[in-house]
Amino acid sequence: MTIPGSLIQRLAAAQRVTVLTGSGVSAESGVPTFRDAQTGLWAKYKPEELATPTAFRRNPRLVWEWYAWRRKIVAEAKPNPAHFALVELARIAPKFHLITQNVDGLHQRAGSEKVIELHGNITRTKCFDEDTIISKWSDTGDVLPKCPHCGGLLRPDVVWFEEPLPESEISLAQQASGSCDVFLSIGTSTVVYPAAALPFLALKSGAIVVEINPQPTPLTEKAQFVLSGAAGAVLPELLASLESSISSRK
Ligand code: BV8
Repeated sequence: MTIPGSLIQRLAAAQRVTVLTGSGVSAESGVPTFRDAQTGLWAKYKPEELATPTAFRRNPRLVWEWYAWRRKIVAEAKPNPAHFALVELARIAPKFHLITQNVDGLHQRAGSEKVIELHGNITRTKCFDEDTIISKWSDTGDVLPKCPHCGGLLRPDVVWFEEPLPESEISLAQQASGSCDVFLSIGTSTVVYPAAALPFLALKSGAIVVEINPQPTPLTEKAQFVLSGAAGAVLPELLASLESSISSRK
């Protein structure tokens, strides 16, 4: 894919770059996206029916096993060229913010720092009742581990539907989206709020918005640049064009 020269110019001149990623950025690492047909055992459930406190109260074992299955996939996954390209972009942009909806921690494993995790992280576990992070618990062999402090059930440290996002993360994300020169929305279906509002906030505040996604989304017709392709292919190409444009100016 050829990256438009006008986009490279905008990026090279940008002082503040903000990126929002969704599960599409981890697709090439082998982590299923959120709304792809759930493979295997989970084909018959909709993620929205598993990723809620109601689902957990109703059937904690099912929800816990769904997350154990996803945690195993994430543990075996490796960051892909899309993740590494964003580490590179952070080195180039004078001011850079990386906001992710993903819970897989692959940005951090690729070397990204100060990642704004809007929806938590599947590798962390917390007590359902006390909301405190629990790093170790006695393995009684029971599928459902218990909190060592209060005996309550443990759950993944992720934000479920109907749960509020962490205040500090969402306000930092809104601030970074409302005050950037270029906003890149990568690998997200742009349907889950309040994260999905961020690209539109960037648009409203005058940023140039770039969408990278093989499929159209509610953002596509409003973005100034739409790169319809896989993040693992498009982002390295974008960075290569950006770096050659910057070095040709030196
Ligand atoms: C809340 C963690 C309020 C769990 C997730 C308006 C305002 C506020 C809320 C709402 C609202 N309208 C509706 C709501 C409620 C709800 C919501 O948005 N529902 C949707 C379904 C309509 N929002 C909430 O409940 C949020 N909470 O607002 O609370 C509140 C306030 C005070 C007090 C109480 C309550 C909480 C939302 C967070 C839910 N948790 N994840 C877990 O992971 O198990 S969301 C989940 O969806 C994931 O985090 C995922 O990242 C996120 C978004 O999905 P995507 O990342 O976009 O993934 P998806 O599969 O959809 O799309 C993948 C895309 O990648 C596709 O476009 C595909 O084409 C593309 N792609 C594929 N391959 C590639 C690629 N792109 C590039 N390269 C590739 N190779």
